Amino acid sequence: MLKCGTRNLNLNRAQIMGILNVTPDSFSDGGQFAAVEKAITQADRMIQAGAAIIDVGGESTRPGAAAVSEQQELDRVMPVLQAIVERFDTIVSVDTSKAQVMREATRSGAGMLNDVRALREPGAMLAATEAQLPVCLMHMLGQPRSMQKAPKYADVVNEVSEFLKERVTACRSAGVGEQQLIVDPGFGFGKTLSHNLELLRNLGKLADIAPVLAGLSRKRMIAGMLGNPHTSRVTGSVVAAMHCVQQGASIIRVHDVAQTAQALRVTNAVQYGIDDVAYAT
Ligand code: 7PM
Repeated sequence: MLKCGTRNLNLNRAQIMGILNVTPDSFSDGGQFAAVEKAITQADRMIQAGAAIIDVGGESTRPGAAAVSEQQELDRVMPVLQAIVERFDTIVSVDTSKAQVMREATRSGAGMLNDVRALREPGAMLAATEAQLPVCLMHMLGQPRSMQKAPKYADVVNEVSEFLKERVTACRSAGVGEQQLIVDPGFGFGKTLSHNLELLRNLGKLADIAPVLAGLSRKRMIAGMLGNPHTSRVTGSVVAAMHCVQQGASIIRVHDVAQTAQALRVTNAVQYGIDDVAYAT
């Protein structure tokens, strides 16, 4: 069990984290009220479909994206976080690198912190220590603006693994409970398709460090494997997510919760047998 504020997350089975983006595009029509309403509807749909965690993010970390100010991020994230915590009994994780966003999110009932910069921004380590929430530490080479410009590694699996170990050690020294840490190779964050594939093939090695979170949903690497940038990435994403689960991933971060939940049921049935399906014969 992973203690996520007032809620617990069962890590004996892989769990689904549903992605809820609150970046400017979701605010474009109808202003903030409409944006919050839309976010609630989407969160409800993902929870019904089987998401154990809803990941709310107000900073676009897409390759090439511009930085977002603290106030902008708070304006986007906080109303949605508060609305979800108020209405649903789910764990809400907040995708942020900023100390002040971590603090205010913790105060408003967030159950997990998800930081693509692995607590390297000023004050973030302290804010996470005070929050006493699980933290996902992700590997990223460089910064979003430039990370996809010819990323290079001598040994990508080893370098990502060493980075994550270093961050886990730094967190432990700062007082973040060891059991509260989650590690993530950061698929697509300063990695070519072959780097991503090598990490995917060796994901099991990271599970020795801490529980693993994997996010490949609809990413360019999926289109790269399919050989077509315009085709739907849903099926490819589901297959990749199941590969992560078979390699021991604890949390899979996805857009398409219903499809992933179906695949996960089949994967779990194959691995553990059917114990809780009413109509199984
Ligand atoms: C555009 C392109 C927008 C890519 C957003 C993205 C991860 C994450 C993201 C991940 C963790 C996305 C990414 N990816 N947090 N945040 N791990 N822990 O595809 O892989 O959602 S942003």
